[in-house]
Amino acid sequence: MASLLERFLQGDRAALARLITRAEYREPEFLAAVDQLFARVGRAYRLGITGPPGAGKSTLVDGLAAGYRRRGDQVAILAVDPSSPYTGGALLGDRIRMRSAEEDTSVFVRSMATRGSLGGLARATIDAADLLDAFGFGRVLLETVGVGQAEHDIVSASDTVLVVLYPGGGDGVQAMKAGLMEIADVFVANKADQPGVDRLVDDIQQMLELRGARHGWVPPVVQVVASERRGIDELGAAIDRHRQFQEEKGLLAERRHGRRVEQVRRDLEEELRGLILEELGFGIWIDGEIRRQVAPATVAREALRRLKGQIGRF
Ligand SMILES: Nc1nc2c(ncn2[C@@H]2O[C@H](COP(=O)(O)OP(=O)(O)O)[C@@H](O)[C@H]2O)c(=O)[nH]1
Ligand SMILES: [Mg+2]
Repeated sequence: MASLLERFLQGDRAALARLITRAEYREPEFLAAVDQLFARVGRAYRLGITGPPGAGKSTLVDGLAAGYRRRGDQVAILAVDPSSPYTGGALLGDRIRMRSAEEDTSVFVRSMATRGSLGGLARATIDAADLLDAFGFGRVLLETVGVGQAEHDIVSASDTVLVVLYPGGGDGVQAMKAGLMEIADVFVANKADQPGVDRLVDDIQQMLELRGARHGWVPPVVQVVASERRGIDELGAAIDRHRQFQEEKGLLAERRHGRRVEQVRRDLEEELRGLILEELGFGIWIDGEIRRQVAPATVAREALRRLKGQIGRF
């Protein structure tokens, strides 16, 4: 019988889904395949879609995915927001599925569990994005709610970040607090059918003036009515402009490089924690020191001293 990797390389989506799970749990079958898989990574364009709950991210992703499918792109969605209505992909897949005997052309949808993945949500999700990339999806869309460090890490690991806001309720201020202004490449003023959208656009633009351009790029603000698929083409064009801008300036390669380095660091952090606290037995030792009333900072310093004694330098 063909191995999981062989079936993956043959374009078997069930094998893809299984390999994503193997990656989540860092199983040997995944680890043995990573070098071969990594050689195929780098062709997909990754979009991160974030913003507060209820902003219309899922509705927007649905619309964007449909647009890309019409252009003939292979599209995959990773939903980190557990409330995303993509369960099983039926909702989205049925609507835009194209009948084809030899090829499964529907949108591939995967929901990432916010609990249970060994070693962190960000690592699991970015690994999943790599697998989708290696599998041959030209567009990978990552939806996350704009809260929490893991979500921030995930969305930052894409090629273009869309921050989706909607009129009312001090949205712009919230976005600024959540650090969304910092990571946005394109702003979506969604629910432009609702009152207050002009005010929202003004607020974003004012904050952008304070923030200034990054590497010469000023994020555009695109008005969209995702529920009616209005403004999706304009948004697609803004994303394309951002991609082109980054490619021309060599920024995309740099961004991807930074992402790889970050991936190694995150992986190391996850593994080191387990190595130090469990495998090397520092967890038990720390517990004992604290019971002896030693100051936490002193315990940490002593732990570090012992650790350094055990490892050499690169
Ligand atoms: N009026 C209006 N409602 C929208 C629009 N886009 C999405 N919605 C609605 O907003 C609600 C939240 O949408 P959803 O996509 O689940 O938001 P998410 O939590 O950001 O993923 C749903 O009831 C959508 O139908 C829009 O452009 N206009
Ligand atoms: Mg959602």
